[in-house]
Amino acid sequence: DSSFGWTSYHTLEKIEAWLDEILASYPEIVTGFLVGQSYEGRDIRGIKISYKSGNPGVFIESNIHAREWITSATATWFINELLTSSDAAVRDLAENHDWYIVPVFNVDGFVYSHVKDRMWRKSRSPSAGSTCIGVDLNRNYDSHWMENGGASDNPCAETYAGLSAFSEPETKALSEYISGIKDKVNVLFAFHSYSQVLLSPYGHTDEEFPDNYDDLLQVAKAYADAVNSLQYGTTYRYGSSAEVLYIASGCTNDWAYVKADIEISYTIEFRDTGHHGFLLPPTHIIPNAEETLAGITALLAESRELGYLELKYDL
Ligand code: 0X9
Ligand code: ZN
Repeated sequence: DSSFGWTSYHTLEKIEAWLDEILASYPEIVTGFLVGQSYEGRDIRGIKISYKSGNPGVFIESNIHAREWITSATATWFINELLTSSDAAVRDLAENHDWYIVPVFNVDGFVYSHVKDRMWRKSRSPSAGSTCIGVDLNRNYDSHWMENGGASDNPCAETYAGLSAFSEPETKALSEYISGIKDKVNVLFAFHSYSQVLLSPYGHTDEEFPDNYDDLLQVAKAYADAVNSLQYGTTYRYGSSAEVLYIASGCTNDWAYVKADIEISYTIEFRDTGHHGFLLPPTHIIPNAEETLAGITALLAESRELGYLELKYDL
């Protein structure tokens, strides 16, 4: 539905109304799923796009960080493209994978970033003994939680890890949801901004690397090459999260790799490299989304070549 446009950033309410329209328009192909409830009691919604059974699954977690609005704008554009594009490569992408997409994961933080503080990052749960609010949900997953200084134990810090791994209802719910379908999911992307970089496991250490690190680099190179060859002149880098960025523990894509056996598992940091940063003007939504589509198409093609898109379960 083009009335949604992708020329401005939308509120959670508008995004959910658009999801409802998509669900009503494609009842044979799109089904809604409920991940669970946020701290403030909002539904965390996802949609599954499936043209036929027996497709390898791709999971997208988006907008875990509240202020990273480009991620949900890109995720919704991506959903629309999978459903409406007549381009042969996009049809192949849409119809030969099962897509599980959570456009706005950190719903409470997202609403807060719209109504109170545009630069809000964390969730909105309080901490006993502190006036500071919110946990960095991307430090709260049960994967090397709080190791190597990859997060903070200070409730006032932007990278506060929470009281324990999965202390937060949002991460607990998403990890349970993914665990329940993990045999059907071959690939996971966590959408973030900004830096224009693909980050493989691990985040918690730069001294160890995944067993299939060479393959992870090869599929990331396919993504970067595809983006870099577009007309926009955008360049993406790639590598292990801890090497390319900084040490970060308890992140979604590391948990998916380590605990849910999802062997192709990436954090993608979208536009830009810091000029606008988190305040990326909405004129970037469609170019950024087109880059993401080209990148994901190439990454999945390369993953298939390397044998990662075989079915993980018996039909
Ligand atoms: O620090 C983060 O959570 C992410 N960067 S952001 O600027 N969007 O906040 C990067 C997380 C990368 N972690 C792993 N790939 N493990
Ligand atoms: Zn982020």
